[in-house]
Amino acid sequence: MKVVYSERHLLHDIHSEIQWGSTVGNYEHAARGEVIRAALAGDTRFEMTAPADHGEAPVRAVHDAGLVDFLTSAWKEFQTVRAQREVFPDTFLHSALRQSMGPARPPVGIVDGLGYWCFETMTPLVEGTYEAARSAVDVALTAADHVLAGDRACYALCRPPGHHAPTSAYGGYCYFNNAAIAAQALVAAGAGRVTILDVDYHHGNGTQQIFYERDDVQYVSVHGDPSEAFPYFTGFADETGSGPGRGSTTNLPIGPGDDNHYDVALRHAVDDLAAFKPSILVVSLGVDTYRLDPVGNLGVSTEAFAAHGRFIASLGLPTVIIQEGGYHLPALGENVSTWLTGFATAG
Ligand code: SP5
Ligand code: ZN
Repeated sequence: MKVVYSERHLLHDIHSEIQWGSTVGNYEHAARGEVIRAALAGDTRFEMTAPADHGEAPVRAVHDAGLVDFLTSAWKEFQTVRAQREVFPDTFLHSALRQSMGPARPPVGIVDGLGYWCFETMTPLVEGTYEAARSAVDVALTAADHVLAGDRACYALCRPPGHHAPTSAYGGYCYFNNAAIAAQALVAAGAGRVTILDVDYHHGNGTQQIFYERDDVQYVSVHGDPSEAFPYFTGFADETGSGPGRGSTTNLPIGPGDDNHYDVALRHAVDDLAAFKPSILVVSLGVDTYRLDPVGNLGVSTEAFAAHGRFIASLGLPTVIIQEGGYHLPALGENVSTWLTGFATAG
């Protein structure tokens, strides 16, 4: 299986996040990408390849032009306000702020822009964020290209991740929605109906929003119950799509449990996926479902990740596998390589 990787992820060299008012180390740090690369590079079943530059157009096909423009220059502009290595908003455009007053006017500067485009306090901008986020998009698009060209599956080692980024905002460690951009590119290339199966511990609110009214891209997610898990306000079972997209979103929120508990939800997800009859599959692969993950509370074991990979492979679909979360560094590489090996060796 080809692995698409770019060392440009290292430019997104973030150190901190603000959790409940405390500044702590950022879980989504650069070592994650290197740990995964190291686990795959030493294994002859995987072939490391570089991404091709796909330009800005596929990003703008999914995201608001204002968000793309903002992220292009935000860090540098903020330095004129205050020289600071990592930049966070001080105020958010909460939906109640302008209740009965109509929508906010677009931001005019950098400090209002931060609160306008970002939705939480754990996703800093650093000098290399934009370039790294663009490289992650190229990694995802190149993996999609390999699958379009006939590879059974391809793994995109994306960092920063993407599934929390909706059309017009960034947050949840995500800037551009790598999986959504790849899915949209697959549709544009004539690949047919696409399912995005999101197995990250967190609900992929961004991916869900982008395709919520679409009937050609299905979104299916198994995730920690949003009553207690980030992003808190999306991912409930009664969110099933709207308009033409009614019925093409499936949310399976679950509470803490073990491998068997998780497998019940995953089988349900795969039933809905199969009923949609997609031509191609995009997997948002987060391994923050791991039992020791510092961010999640699900009980998935390393051995179970192999079974998950085999199970998804058994669907027989061309599959683009895109890295999302996973924060327990000592097992991160093994968990990803185990999932991918399960997929690659399925009978
Ligand atoms: C791609 C991805 O996995 N993004 C995750 C974003 C959520 N960030 C962490 C949320 C942590 C909330 N506070 C829990 C404290 C547990 N020690
Ligand atoms: Zn996650």
